[in-house]
Amino acid sequence: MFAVVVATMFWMGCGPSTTKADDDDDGVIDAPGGPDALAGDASALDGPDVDAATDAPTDAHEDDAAICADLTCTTPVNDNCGAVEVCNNGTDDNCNELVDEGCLCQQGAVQQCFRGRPGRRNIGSCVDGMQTCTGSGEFTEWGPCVGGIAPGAEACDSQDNNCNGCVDDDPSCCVVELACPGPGDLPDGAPFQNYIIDGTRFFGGMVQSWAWDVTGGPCDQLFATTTSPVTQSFTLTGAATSMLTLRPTLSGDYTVHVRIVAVGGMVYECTFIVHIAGPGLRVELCSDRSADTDIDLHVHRAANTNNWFTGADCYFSNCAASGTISWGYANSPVAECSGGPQGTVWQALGYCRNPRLDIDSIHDNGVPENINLDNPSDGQSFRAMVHYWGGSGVAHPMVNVYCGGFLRGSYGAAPDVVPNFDTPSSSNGDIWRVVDVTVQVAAGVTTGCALAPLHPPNMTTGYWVNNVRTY
Ligand SMILES: [Ca+2]
Ligand SMILES: [Ca+2]
Ligand SMILES: [Ca+2]
Ligand SMILES: [Ca+2]
Repeated sequence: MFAVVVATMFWMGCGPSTTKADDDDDGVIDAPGGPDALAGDASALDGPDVDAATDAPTDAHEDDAAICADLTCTTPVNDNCGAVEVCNNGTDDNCNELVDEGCLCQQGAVQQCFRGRPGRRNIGSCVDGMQTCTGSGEFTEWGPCVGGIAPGAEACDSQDNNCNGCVDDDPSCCVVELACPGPGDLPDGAPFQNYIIDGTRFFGGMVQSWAWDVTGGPCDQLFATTTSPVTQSFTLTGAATSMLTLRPTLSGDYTVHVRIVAVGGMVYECTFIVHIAGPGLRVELCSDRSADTDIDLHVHRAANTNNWFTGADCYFSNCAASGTISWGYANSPVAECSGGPQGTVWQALGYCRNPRLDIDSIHDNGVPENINLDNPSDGQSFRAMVHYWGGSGVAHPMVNVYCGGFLRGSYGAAPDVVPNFDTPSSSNGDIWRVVDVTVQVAAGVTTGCALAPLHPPNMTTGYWVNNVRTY
């Protein structure tokens, strides 16, 4: 299945009106004030818009430099800075550039957050990032707010970059030739499905070069420093062409950036978020080690405390496409898993089992393991575990939990790496019990989850690592 993205063109705003500057109406947006290189175009330079009916909207300011200089935001949003920080709302209420500082949180919890003035949150091109609670016990705090789109300098791109409520409110934006996508313009994608972005939807002029880059989530950021050459969980095809194909294997937010150099050298840039979402519960494992280490992800059945490595445990031996696990959940349509690494096996079966493991990553740093349960029931609680099967040396697993398509918890990430996870064995290797995830489901759709990070018995801090196979 292919998700083909169509970016919506936005020509609106309370600031200036904008123009596509297709002054010769040849169907192609012209380079700014420069020569139109299209064959058959009689005009050497773009003149005034003589056929407003075919341009949407008309560029009322184009010929009036005095008016252009007055392109300001007449009704900017209020910043709403307050005197005190309100805890755990993901907002920098007191405008000191720290979000929820001094607030207690639950280790590993992930919340959406905004790196800007409170009043600008969810305005214009601004999109929340995320922050992870670090520390342990009574000494927790929210880590830095990363990702998302924060207020920036206003650019002439059909977006409200400074999130003041006005699009392209800058004197230089008389003629706007770039239509970057903003929040809500692009559909969500899904893991293991191609996500195609057509840059000609953003810029219609003559282009000299395209350069796309993508920043992924926590596992990709880990791989950026632990793999050489750098391996990422997603692939990009056509990164030097007008059409990018992003193929993600993980859920989460991807920050997409494109740099367009037009003929004549003018540079145009868009940065936006693509959200990749899988249904239900998804647990992913990545690690800073490979070479010879083999670390496996396990997810335990709800309402059952049988030992690990039994039928109550979804893991490599029973939960991949060739497995026989049976927890009573309905199968999912084959499209949910046919794009994955075991896609041909699932296609032969004709369905995707629930739960399922996408791949048994053995010695492959840069290849995460995912366990999916598309259709849990409301209130069910599942336990995530990581087992050190084989290899040698200390390893640092990271586990991320997605519920209803959003990252809700991240465990083992620096600086809270897992200690003492260093004993490999297929029979009594180290076991890290990570977290109990209680899902919230409404009308069959997973909407969230409550997370209870696990500690050694009778303790309120620390990671629970031992080599006993009890629940
Ligand atoms: Ca603050
Ligand atoms: Ca706050
Ligand atoms: Ca603005
Ligand atoms: Ca803008």
